[in-house]
Amino acid sequence: MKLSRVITAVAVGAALALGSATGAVADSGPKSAPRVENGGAADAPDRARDAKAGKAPKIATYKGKKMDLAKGWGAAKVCSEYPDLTIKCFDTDKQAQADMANFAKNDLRAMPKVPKGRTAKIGAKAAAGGPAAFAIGNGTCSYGWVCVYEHSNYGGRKLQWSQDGTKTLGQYGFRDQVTSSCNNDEIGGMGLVDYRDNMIDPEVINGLGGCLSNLTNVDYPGWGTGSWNDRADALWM
Ligand SMILES: [Ca+2]
Ligand SMILES: [Ca+2]
Repeated sequence: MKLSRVITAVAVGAALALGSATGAVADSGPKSAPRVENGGAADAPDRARDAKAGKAPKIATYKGKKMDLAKGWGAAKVCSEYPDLTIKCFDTDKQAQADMANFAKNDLRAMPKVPKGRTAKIGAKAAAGGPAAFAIGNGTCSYGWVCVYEHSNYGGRKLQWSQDGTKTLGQYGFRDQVTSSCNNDEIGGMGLVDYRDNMIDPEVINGLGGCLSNLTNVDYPGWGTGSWNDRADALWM
């Protein structure tokens, strides 16, 4: 991690407590278009940086067909980037988990052995009783993976990675959409980054083995700047 990065340190425990205290607080909602946080000309930094970082499209397989995630997910709800960097999308998390198990038969990195002190699955199903679209229940994040979600409490579309690196969310069709996240990677922290011009890119840290259940409750740096909801443009892990 670069020392120059501005860190919004969020203790995992505190974030979890916030989440459970507030329950299923929705973000802009599944029916509205993804919120472009800055809109119009002010959105230029996001777009420019996206274009610079996004050298090759992220092509996923979904129902036997190829799709460029930056152009949309179709009806897919869960997309997984495997240890070999192939990407597959599914209708349900159950299907995604089954495929991970299948992949692990040849490459254990897709489902590493869970060591003592760590949890096989973190996060939880989207809270019951919320709007139906929030209760898709893609929920848990398996050991060895980092997961981001479209809505609070691990609801809505889910995108997950197995390999460390910096992920440009626009390439995956997830820019300015992350509302909750989990870091169940083997080692190391995870950070969500917002691209900003004329200042150091702000970051929020998701500690190892923990989740941020609702980024609407995590303050963005600066006065009157709102929360981290639907703001992240990149992720490092
Ligand atoms: Ca969102
Ligand atoms: Ca952004």
